[in-house]
Amino acid sequence: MSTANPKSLGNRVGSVQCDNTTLHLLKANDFVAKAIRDRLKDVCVINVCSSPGSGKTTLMQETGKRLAQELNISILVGDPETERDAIRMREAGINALQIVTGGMCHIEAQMILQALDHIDLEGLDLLFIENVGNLLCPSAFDLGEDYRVTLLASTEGDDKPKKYPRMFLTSELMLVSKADLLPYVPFSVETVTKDAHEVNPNLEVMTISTLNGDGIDEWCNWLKEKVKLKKESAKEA
Ligand SMILES: Nc1nc2c(ncn2[C@@H]2O[C@H](COP(=O)(O)OP(=O)(O)OP(=O)(O)O)[C@@H](O)[C@H]2O)c(=O)[nH]1
Ligand SMILES: [Mg+2]
Repeated sequence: MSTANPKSLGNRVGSVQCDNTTLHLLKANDFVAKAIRDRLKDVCVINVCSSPGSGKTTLMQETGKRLAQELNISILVGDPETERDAIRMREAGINALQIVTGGMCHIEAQMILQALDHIDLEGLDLLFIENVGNLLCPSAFDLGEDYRVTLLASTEGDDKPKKYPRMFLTSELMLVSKADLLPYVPFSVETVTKDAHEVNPNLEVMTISTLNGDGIDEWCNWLKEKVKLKKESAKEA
């Protein structure tokens, strides 16, 4: 289990200046995040972040289909409105529960804690949280995850790690998504990797495409390894 990158208050570099009220809110959020970690001791929790439309739900659908035989997976998906993403996941055969944030631009830990009462945790191996599409606000809210994975689509431009550093600073893995479009857009994987590593030298980087399948095996192997590590750490505890 990774503890390298504190998700909320622990790491100030790249964060916005917070007023006292915001700091109190984030402290309360950290408290709830700890309760989630205590409850999900042998479930690997992945917080999937990105701008709107970078391909989070499509990747979750594909991942669920590929790993369904090996892992028991559930998904909590946050959106400001609609159940659309949860419906898409369920159509792909994955257990999914929608969190409608009512216009809020991020998921908070208390939303996850409440949602846990409505999903079957028995035998669960992997819990994905698809965060609200936004590269800014979700970076400050620890959701009790083990790993934060940020997608950056080739169509968004390769300048994002320096513009939104906290998202990349607090992530363990950056997925350059929609890699099938790389030949057609001005996006350099080399540049984005260099910038991302200047923000966070420990960030792992993969390129993926759900359209042509590139990188999906590597991503699924990464997930299986993290699930294994979480189970081992739960046994040792
Ligand atoms: N070319 C290409 N398009 C993709 C890929 N993955 C997803 N898309 C398309 O990108 C659009 C957005 O995908 P979603 O999976 O809904 O994106 P999202 O990040 O879940 O979006 P929000 O939940 O609204 O933030 C859809 O039209 C997908 O078909 C990919 O690998 N390549
Ligand atoms: Mg989505």
